[in-house]
Amino acid sequence: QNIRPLVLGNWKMHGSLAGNGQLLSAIRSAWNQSSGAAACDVGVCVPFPYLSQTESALTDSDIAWGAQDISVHAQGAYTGEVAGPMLAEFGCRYVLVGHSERRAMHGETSELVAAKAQAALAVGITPVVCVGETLAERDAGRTLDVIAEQLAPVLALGSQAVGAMVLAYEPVWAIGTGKTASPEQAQEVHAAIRARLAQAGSPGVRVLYGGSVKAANAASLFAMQDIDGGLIGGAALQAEEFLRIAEAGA
Ligand code: G2H
Repeated sequence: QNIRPLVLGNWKMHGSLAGNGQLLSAIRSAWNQSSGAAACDVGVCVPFPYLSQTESALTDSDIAWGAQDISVHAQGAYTGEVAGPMLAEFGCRYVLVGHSERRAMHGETSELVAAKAQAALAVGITPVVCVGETLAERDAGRTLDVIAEQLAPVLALGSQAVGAMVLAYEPVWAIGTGKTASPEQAQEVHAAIRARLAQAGSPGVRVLYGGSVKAANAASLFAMQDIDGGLIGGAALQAEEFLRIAEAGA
């Protein structure tokens, strides 16, 4: 099965108007001149205040954009939340849901993550559902059980919903630590995720790997059978590094 790869930047809580302007214009012009755009989708998920700037900088380019969170509610008295219809107004194509930083620091459960994925789909935005185990869970031999538990409420949304998503496997112990899962370690989990997706009727869903991906390790990760691109944190903040990762996806 031929699955088109996706390389998606996750800027996390980084950026400034001046810095973003340089970064966006550098990646836009380089990627538009690259032949890679024919073979790989690329996007950036930016902090909410920069969506307008990102939309202006990337309109009519080969680079998509999105947000890093979404409310389960479409509107209402939810101070501090950002609703799907608002993200849609800024042309977001993607939204991250269930990133481990939100699960750990904001108490997001897998049920809430599934509800956020559904809220994204309701406004035509592709949710990028992140799953991953901690080091303690891996050491206890629970990796595949944890992933299955995190996926269960998402897969329960049904094959039509799941078919419109992207998944991302991000081992928590590899996030921002400089430690990357080996291609074989990542592939083992990706294969398990693919098997669950196939059972759920959506074998063609893209499954990205995330966790300290850099230009130096991207090609070997992306070469694995069930790794369909990457979710890139720190390395997405440097134009040249991010572009080399995108080229590795192509
Ligand atoms: C994992 C990843 C991007 P980094 O969080 O989502 O970040 O590449 O910095 O490990």
